[in-house]
Amino acid sequence: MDRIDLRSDTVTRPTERMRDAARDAAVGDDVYGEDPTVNELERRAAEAVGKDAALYVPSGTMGNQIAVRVHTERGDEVILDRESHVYRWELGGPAQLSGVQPRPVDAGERCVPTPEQVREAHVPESLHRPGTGLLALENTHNYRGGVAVPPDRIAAAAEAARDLDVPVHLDGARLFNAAVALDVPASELAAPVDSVMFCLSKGLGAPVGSVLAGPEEFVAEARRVRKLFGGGMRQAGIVAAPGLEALDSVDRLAEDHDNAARLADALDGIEGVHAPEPDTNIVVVDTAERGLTAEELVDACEERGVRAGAFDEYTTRFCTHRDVSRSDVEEASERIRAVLSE
Ligand code: TLP
Repeated sequence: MDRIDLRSDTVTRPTERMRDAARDAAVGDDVYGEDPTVNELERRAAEAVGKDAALYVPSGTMGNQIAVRVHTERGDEVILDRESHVYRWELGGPAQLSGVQPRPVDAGERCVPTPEQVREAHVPESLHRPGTGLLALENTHNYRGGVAVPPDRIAAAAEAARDLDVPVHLDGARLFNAAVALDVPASELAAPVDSVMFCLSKGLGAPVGSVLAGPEEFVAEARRVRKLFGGGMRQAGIVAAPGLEALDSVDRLAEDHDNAARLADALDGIEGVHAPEPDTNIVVVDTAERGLTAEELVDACEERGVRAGAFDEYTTRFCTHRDVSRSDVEEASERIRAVLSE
């Protein structure tokens, strides 16, 4: 029985074209800024998200954490959604790496705080209070089910922050999924924010790397912090070259979204199972009503050759990606349905 891996869109293997590109890549020492392939990737990535400059970084986590460090001063507060990746899944990076204090707000189904929430959470600097140094947003929103957050919501939150002189960072690990789902350019989604991170290694299928983009001055400082965090790489063109290939494959994300919608449709409505129709490639399945924990579901799926991830006690994530076809997803639906009808 073939195993169908729906744990994450990070599990894709590089295509033959990516492997060829890696082998043939022109390289140099990127810490000296001399790797032509990395330079080309940074130029194209900046253009794709409509920013002046970009920096190739080893991971999305590092991109986000560099952004937090560059935007803030030690002791600042950072406003973010309580279910955001930066807050939930980056090992307390803002506190550990930048000495800042997160101020989580519950953005609910909107996925980004309302302007009122931003104003309420904002802390003016005083003798007793540190001041707010950053607003961090996320699009698509992973935990809340791959939600593609529309540009007006991002813009409203960012405008409220700007009025308070607070910079805005966007965790766009899956920004291109949002762009494809909403049928708007990624640059439009990133226009209201100061900096944006997106991953080449998720739905776009590259083996390694993410990009942090923003104004020239921001990226120059980000380059120093990348070195500080141990992310200065040498002949990085070898891993950046597949990233260039990945940038050409944005449109195919629509297939992943379609597959995810089919999977959700097959599971939603099974007794005690909720799987709302996703905007993008993340299907979140809630089994609280039938008392089936996510770990039990993940284990049972694993036994039937489908891999998934436990998000919370009763929430399981299934993620579609380039390495699972329509028929794989149909087969996975059958296997998961079999688990759920036991
Ligand atoms: N998320 C991973 C896990 O950590 C949950 C995944 O499989 O989805 N921002 C968002 C919104 C993310 O989903 C992720 C990865 C990151 C940042 C971090 O990217 P990496 O894994 O490259 O450090």
